[in-house]
Amino acid sequence: VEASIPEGQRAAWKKFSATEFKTKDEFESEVVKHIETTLARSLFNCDEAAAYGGVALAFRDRLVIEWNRTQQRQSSADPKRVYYLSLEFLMGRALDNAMLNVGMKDVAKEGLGELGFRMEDVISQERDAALGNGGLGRLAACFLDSLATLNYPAWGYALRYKYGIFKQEIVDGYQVEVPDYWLDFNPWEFPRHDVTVDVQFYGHVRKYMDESGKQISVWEDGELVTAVAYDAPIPGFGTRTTNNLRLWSSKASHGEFDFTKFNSGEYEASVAEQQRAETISAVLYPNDSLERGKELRLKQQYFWCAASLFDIVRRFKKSRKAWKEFPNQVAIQLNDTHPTLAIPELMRILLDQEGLEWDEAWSIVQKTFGYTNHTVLPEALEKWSVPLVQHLLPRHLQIIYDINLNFMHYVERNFPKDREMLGRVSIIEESTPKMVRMAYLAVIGSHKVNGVAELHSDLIKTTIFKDFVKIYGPDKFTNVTNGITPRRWLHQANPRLSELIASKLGGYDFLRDLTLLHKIEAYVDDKEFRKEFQEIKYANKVRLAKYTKEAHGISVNPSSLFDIQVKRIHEYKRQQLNIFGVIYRYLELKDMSPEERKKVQPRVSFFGGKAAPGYWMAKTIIHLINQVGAVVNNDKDIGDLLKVVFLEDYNVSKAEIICPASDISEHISTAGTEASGTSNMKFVLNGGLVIGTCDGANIEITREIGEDNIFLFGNLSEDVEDLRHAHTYSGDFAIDPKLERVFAVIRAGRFGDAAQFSALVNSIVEHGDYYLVSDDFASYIDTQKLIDAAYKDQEAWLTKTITSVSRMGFFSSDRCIDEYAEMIWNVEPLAPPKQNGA
Ligand code: OAK
Repeated sequence: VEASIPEGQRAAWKKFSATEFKTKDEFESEVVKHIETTLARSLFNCDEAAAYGGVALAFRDRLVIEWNRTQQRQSSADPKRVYYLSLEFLMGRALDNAMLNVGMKDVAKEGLGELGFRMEDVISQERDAALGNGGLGRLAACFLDSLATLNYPAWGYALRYKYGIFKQEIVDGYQVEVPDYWLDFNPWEFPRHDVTVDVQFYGHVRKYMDESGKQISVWEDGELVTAVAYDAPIPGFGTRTTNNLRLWSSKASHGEFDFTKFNSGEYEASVAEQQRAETISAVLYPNDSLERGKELRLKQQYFWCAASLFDIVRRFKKSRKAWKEFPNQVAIQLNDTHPTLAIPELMRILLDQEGLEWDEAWSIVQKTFGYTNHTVLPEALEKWSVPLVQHLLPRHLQIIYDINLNFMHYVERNFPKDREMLGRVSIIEESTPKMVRMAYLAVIGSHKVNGVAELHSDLIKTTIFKDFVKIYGPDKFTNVTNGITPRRWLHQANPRLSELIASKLGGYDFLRDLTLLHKIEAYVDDKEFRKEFQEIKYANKVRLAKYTKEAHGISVNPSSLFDIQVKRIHEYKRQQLNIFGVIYRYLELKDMSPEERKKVQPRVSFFGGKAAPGYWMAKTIIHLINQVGAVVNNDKDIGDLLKVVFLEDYNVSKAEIICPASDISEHISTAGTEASGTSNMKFVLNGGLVIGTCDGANIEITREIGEDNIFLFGNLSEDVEDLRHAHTYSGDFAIDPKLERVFAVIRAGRFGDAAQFSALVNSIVEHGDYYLVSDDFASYIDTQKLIDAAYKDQEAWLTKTITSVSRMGFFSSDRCIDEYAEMIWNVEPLAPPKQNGA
């Protein structure tokens, strides 16, 4: 329903239309007003949390004004829009980002001071919006930032989880999961109780012929759950464009409770349905790169896809364009396979509700969708059992079978000689039970499929999607190397470095065009610049050291080499290789005489990251790290020469403190397993170097910054398969002797009860060392020695870091988004009109 104000009354509206605060006084007045009225607090009852609330609401008002204008502008211009469907958006905090984009942080800082608060304290009151697990979710958040910054008309769609990724506590060295209830005060979301969609589950399909002899399918007798929209503004940097992130929350379709049941005295039953409905959007599944096939997860996926597509179609229909125009108005990007049900759902809408013929509908669907693959790990490839899909989504299963049937005919016609091909590429895996292979459905239903770094995009073409390259030709497959937003990961995380760069480049344009960074290479020999650059790194290390002391009670010397590995804990990421290396270093230190020890480069090994709650091996790795820390950190022989720190509850806001503080960061996955990695980019952009394998984006980082500025080691991806084969079949697989020494001390109980670590050691010694820890160990240790030596030459080290920063321009997520826009979405920016002073 259109509800615009009649012409005659618009003058009054315009006269009183909301305005933005412009001065320090106006800012203070807004903050006090919000604290006193919106939050109902007073001068005598205002803590930092309330101050945060006041500041957030003051900035929110400004964001909302631009947000409304952007939406209005997009509605009337009605350009092609991008819809980014991602089950995860790992946003982190919003206030600092809002201040940066609105551009009034200095004013606010001064104003806050007058009101008695410090900006840093207020900013850190905000809870992270942690609606994601790791790389995939954080990438989606960076993409939203870039889409808005580049003025693309774009929407993100996800679920409004009541609980985000769990909080991690370490108790006696073990990970304990604590629920993350983050919504008690969230000023950034706007409930849209008028924007709802009823989503159907279960039931059955009735087929009949209409008068014209056409087959009609009706999906009936299901259960309805209502999706309610919650919107969050996504401001761009240096532009007034403010896009929308829409999160769906589930509730029972009949309202609070079932009145019939309530009135007949069945009180519990009347609320039970409500609770069951709310369960759908209750919690983010905490698995990273692992699928567990749970019914509730499938329900989440469909609930979100159905609500989002209904919304997208509703918006399209407002323009009253013909259906064939749909792909010219709508680009939908599938962030991994989690939203793949959007493909049969759009087919269902077009066939069953809009009455299109199959071929026309299918052509629209294929032109609309693009699919991004984020992993080749087999355990992460989604498959849903056919009986489960049949039960939950009977009509979708029919459509999937029909899509498959058409596809099988096509393959049969084109590859009549390859009899095995059909079985290999079928969407339906002929197992017991049969399974729907979601990645195949995503490939078949999309016009482009992309990987997230060059090696990864090559690998998907030669491994999991090899046959599909034969079927569709190589052009359907492409690469878009990942990137990160320099607003959060340089300017916000490292304001002093950003300021130093700006002082040399004559302003902050590099935050919108990161390739401008190349100009700081001219200052690599500039004494003053070098000194300031080095001081900034030191100050960032002091900040992390202070945090480490406050949070963990561990004192670390900021002059030590800071070696950091923060990411989800996973065997393929090989935190075990790192901690075994630390143990080896410890043993070597113990062997040394006091004289020899004096020559050693002191080092702190930081680890951080969450293990999926059911992933026992990952939890064992965390435990080992903490046990090693307990021994090493309390060994009088060792002192500052080696410290081991496990940073609890790694998340986006902690990453903002951690990434600027590294000398070396570790990106040491078994070659061919890490699709891209994005923290590697964050660390280098902030003046740290990398120790890494030839994997994911490490390869392109090397190409950009130069081989002399990165420490690569280990076997190459093309050799991994042969090595694995040899471990199992050659009979003479021997553990590296240095690693064997490490295992000997673990077995001897040096880090506590050896039995606790036997599965970890045995995965290497007895079960084929799938991740090649032993094969890469010697080369890892040698490379760490090179790093110690290189670090001693502080001047040469500094040159490497400055050079690297200046060459990181390629890794901005703005570059990625422009590539997606051009190669995959075919969308253009919609720039806001110029305004005085903006
Ligand atoms: C999570 C769940 C299922 C499949 C993949 C993931 C995931 O997080 N993948 C990660 O995506 C990042 C963004 O593209 C990459 O940088 C990581 O290498 C990849 O592991």
